[in-house]
Amino acid sequence: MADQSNQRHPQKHTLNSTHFQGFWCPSEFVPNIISFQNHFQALDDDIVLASKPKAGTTWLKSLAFTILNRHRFPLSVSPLNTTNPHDLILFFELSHYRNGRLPDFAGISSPRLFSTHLPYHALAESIKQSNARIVYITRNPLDIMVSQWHFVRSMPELADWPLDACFERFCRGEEAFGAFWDHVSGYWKQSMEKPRKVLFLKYEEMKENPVGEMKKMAEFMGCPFSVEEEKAGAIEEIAEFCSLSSLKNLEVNKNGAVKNVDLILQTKSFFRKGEASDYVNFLSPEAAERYSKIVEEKLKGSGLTIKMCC
Ligand code: PAP
Repeated sequence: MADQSNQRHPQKHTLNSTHFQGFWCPSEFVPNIISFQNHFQALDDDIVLASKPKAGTTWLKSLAFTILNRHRFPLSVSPLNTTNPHDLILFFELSHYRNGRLPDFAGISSPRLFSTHLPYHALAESIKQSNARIVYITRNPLDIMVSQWHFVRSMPELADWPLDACFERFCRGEEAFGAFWDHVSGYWKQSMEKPRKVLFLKYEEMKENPVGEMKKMAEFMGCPFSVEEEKAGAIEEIAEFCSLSSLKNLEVNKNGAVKNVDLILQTKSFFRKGEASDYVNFLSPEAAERYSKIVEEKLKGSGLTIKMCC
């Protein structure tokens, strides 16, 4: 159950964050989240893509959209060729419910695809109570941290944000949308208890075995690949189409900004290196060890293992 007390007395933080319903979140999103929680009515065939920022959201959106719509849009005419993934599948809290809007979902074709960075406990109750499905992706949190640091520094007013400050924030679990260990455990628990409700994916496994993970996604979303598609290499084609190098080189992802948000977010800032364990180039072994010990301790007993230090 969400902690309603924090709704009335939110605590302020640096980078304009507010402590709200048990997690830190950018202050401007608080009213949007409340509106989403109060108004969103899930349908049984809805699919919600959930992630912590920088855990693989953009990739997951591209894959889910392409897999789900593959019979409607051959790759050559996919809207992804001309639209950033964040403008194709909108976040509840950043886009649909931004700025006091009450969205009209009438025009969205079924099954509807949504996305969110919110922790499981903060989702609208109708998502939890309906047959709506959730695809969650996580990633080595040391890479999430480094990716986030690069992303934040791409905004001119935060270009000086020191890596140390970002690191200490993660160690305290004060990063946006909740501590890594809380975020991941919320969805992990649901995926264990209700495997048809929540599919739990890992970025690194997606990189190692894209075909196997995409098959899992397609089955979970109710649109499994046929034997003929498999034989014809359709899965590999989609994997290539949604790869970092393909998406990064599209004009729409090289220039311009995401449209459906009130922030100025350059489309190119969502595509950097996309490598596993890039953290080694930025964090000392001691720092990495210190953070991984905190995460291990927090996840103890959950049954979830996250490979961190390499
Ligand atoms: P978001 O939550 O703000 O949308 P998100 O997409 O989760 O961000 O994370 C961006 C990371 O995913 C970047 O990682 P990096 O900083 O370590 O490089 C980005 O490069 C990576 N990424 C984006 N698109 C893809 C893709 N198609 N395949 C693999 N990784 C990707």
